[in-house]
Amino acid sequence: MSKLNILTYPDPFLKTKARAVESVGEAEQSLIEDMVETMYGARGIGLAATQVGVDKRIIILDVPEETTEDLDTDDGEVFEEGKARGRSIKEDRPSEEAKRGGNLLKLINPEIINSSGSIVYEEGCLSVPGVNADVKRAGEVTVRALNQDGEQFEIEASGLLAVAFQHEIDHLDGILFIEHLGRIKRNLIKRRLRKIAAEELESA
Ligand code: QAP
Ligand code: CO
Repeated sequence: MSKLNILTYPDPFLKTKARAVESVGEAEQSLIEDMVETMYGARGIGLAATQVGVDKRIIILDVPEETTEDLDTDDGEVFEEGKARGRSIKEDRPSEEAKRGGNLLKLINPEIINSSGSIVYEEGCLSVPGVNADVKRAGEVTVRALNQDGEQFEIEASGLLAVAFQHEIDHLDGILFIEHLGRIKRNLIKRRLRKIAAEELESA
């Protein structure tokens, strides 16, 4: 296993539309292992192959469990248990150690085959370090993908996991979360990030 370099904006490779994996072999297994080490090493909850400079449709996620205490939402809608859309609460979280690894998902050629509803979530990205902004996305998605053995499976998600699937699949299409922001906010963030990147080049 080895840790990979995570590309950051404005690296042009992040705009690559990744290619479908034709067959899941040793190269893919090894890449996935390295991506897992890289994501945990960077304290991320999701990572796409594009972010480590690899042109393959592979994503991994380890999204912490959301609290499901407040199943009763304000507007009187009650969600099924285990599908709660309740916001995750910042206090009283499990330790970093305890929550890692338990929910690790690895998806090859992931596709959103159904989506509904909407959710606004404050997103961040290992390729856009230090930036957080609200993004509106579908609130529920069904994703079809291949597992590490090349077998097809489907998974339904809502809340943070649904956000994470959409965010990571966007990476495979060369799209960063900041592209979902309004023009003024997006340009402000891009200018700031390009300035930081230029300064880092100068001092290197
Ligand atoms: C994508 O994001 C995501 O700025 C994964 O300084 C985001 O792992 C899925 C990170 C929101 C669902 C909701 C960002 C770490 C990690 C930073 C991440 C930073 C350090 C972001
Ligand atoms: Co990202």
